[in-house]
Amino acid sequence: LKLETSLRLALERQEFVLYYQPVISLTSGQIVGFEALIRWQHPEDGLITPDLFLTVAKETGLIVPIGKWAIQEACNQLKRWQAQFYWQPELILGVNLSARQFFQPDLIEQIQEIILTSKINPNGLRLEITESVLMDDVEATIHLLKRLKSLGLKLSIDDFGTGFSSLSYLPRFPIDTLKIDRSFVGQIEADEAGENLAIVRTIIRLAHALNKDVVAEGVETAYQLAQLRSLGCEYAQGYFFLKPVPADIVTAFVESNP
Ligand code: G
Ligand code: G
Ligand code: MN
Ligand code: NA
Repeated sequence: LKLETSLRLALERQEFVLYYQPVISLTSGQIVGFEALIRWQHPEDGLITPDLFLTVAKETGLIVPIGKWAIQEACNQLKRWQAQFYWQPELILGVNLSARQFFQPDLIEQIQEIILTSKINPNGLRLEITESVLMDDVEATIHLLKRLKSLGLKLSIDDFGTGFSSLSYLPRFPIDTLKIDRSFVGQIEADEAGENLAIVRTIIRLAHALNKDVVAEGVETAYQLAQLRSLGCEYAQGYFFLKPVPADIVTAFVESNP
């Protein structure tokens, strides 16, 4: 079977699942949110990660219905968490949005409908968009981002630092959060000249100067965490804390670290 056909069937048969990775506050140590990451629970081959199917999903356009399913599913889960963790009203769930999804003519209507049907408080939803997607057509992008923001949700630039964006546009994007790409974080200790640390420091300062939150991705070691803390980075995610796991596991994790 061609992968494209298999993906179509997988969507029909509801074989996709979302895993969730906690985002930690480096000041309080608390879980302040999650990132939703799609997986394919294949009936014979087991759990399949996105690197094995997202390229084809993007090429064929199947990422549009698959990604829409992911947003709906994430919002249904967010609704449960918003009810369950009522003492943490600021809980934020990040969902990735790829280029094909971002440029759908009815994107706003799709997201609006999902917000309505899931009955979430939209300020707990964060759409994560990569830098390169935003730089494609800056004026159209700013307009679209403003319309998304008017739905009451949050926006982040994902993989920040890898897309060679023109920094002059950054203040005009109605973005809440910069997510430092994990390639910089992962190379903090290996790099003798301190170049990656310098990049991380610069992104943190830039985010703060523009009044945006900053999340470091891919934190794997205590050393990386200590460096990020000393640079004033407020939030982080990575294997050092927890890998992406199913909703029930991450829920138990929050219950045990209230
Ligand atoms: O765990 P990781 O292998 O989960 O994810 C790999 C890539 O897949 C990441 O770059 C991430 O942005 C992307 N991705 C994961 N889940 C989704 C999703 O639900 N929608 C979209 N568009 N991309 C996703
Ligand atoms: O959307 P984005 O490209 O940021 O997706 C995050 C990716 O990073 C996912 O594939 C996720 O599984 C992965 N990831 C999360 N934490 C870590 C980590 O600590 N180390 C590494 N190598 N990958 C991570
Ligand atoms: Mn992401
Ligand atoms: Na990233």
